[in-house]
Amino acid sequence: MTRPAVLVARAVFPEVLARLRTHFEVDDNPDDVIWSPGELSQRLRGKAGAYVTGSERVDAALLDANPQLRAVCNMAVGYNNIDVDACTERGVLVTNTPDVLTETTADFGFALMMAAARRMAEGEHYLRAGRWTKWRYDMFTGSDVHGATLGILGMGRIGQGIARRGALGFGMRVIYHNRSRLDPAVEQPLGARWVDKDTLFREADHVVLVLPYSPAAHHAVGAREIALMKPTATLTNVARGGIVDDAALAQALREQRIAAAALDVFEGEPKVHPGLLEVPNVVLTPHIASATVATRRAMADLAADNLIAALTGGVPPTPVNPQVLGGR
Ligand code: 8YV
Repeated sequence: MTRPAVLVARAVFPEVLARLRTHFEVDDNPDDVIWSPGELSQRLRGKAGAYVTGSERVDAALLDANPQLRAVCNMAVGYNNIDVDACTERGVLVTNTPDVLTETTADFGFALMMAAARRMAEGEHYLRAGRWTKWRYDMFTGSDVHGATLGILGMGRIGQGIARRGALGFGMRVIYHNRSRLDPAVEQPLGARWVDKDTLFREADHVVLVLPYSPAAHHAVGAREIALMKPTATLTNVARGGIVDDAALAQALREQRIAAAALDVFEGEPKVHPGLLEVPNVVLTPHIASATVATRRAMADLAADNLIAALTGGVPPTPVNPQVLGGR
């Protein structure tokens, strides 16, 4: 029997690639070239499966050009790079990598928020630039994290992980906004209180964004929301670029209308709004919230588990559109 052909669209752990090769004819991308949409579509010709990351766009045009495609396995929990409805309409399974990155990403979100509050990156740049000549009482004074109000927009798995760290580790008061209120059994141990979105921006000392991207979430945080924030507050984004209006944020930071920000994701990344590069009071990291060796390996393995199951008659562990499995 001929083995299914799959495309691994980006560089990945050699061990994971080797495992995929025991099941499939694998076309891969060892040089990690960023293909144009046309090149990606071309490389998918004749392939039954696609192993992709958040950087590859899978849309109706690509699916129509590759009607043989049966599974798209994303090595990411977020899947806004994939038109899931278009996949479902064509019977193409989509999978993602939830859970395995929750705690790692929550660690990083919390660390970024602390770095912004305590001005760590600013202090480091100052020191490296050779500008540290004396101690001064108000040098890089920031705002406390312990005992402060933590405002979480998007209280899913990662949001709850950050809330746990804040409430249980740092004695923070937790408020959150989500489309729906959490079960009181989840809220209670964290002392978490649901508030409307504007109240969250008004009351939080540290706002952390962890909501999934959707067209409705585009610029969910813009000039209006930032204007509601306390001048001493911080804003951290570990969700997706495009949720924050980066131009509006850069202007607010420049005018010190909020104290600081910390961003791991950007509109149009890997490009970064030039205004953000110019202001000192923002911590900038290159989309690495899930980047520990163990977690990236767990994500890669889970994406491979999904692809193997999807194309060999198994049960994919983490489908996004499980309804297409019923139709097979
Ligand atoms: C990934 C992420 O590193 O899982 C996600 O949604 O944003 C990150 O963990 C990135 O998307 C690469 O696939």
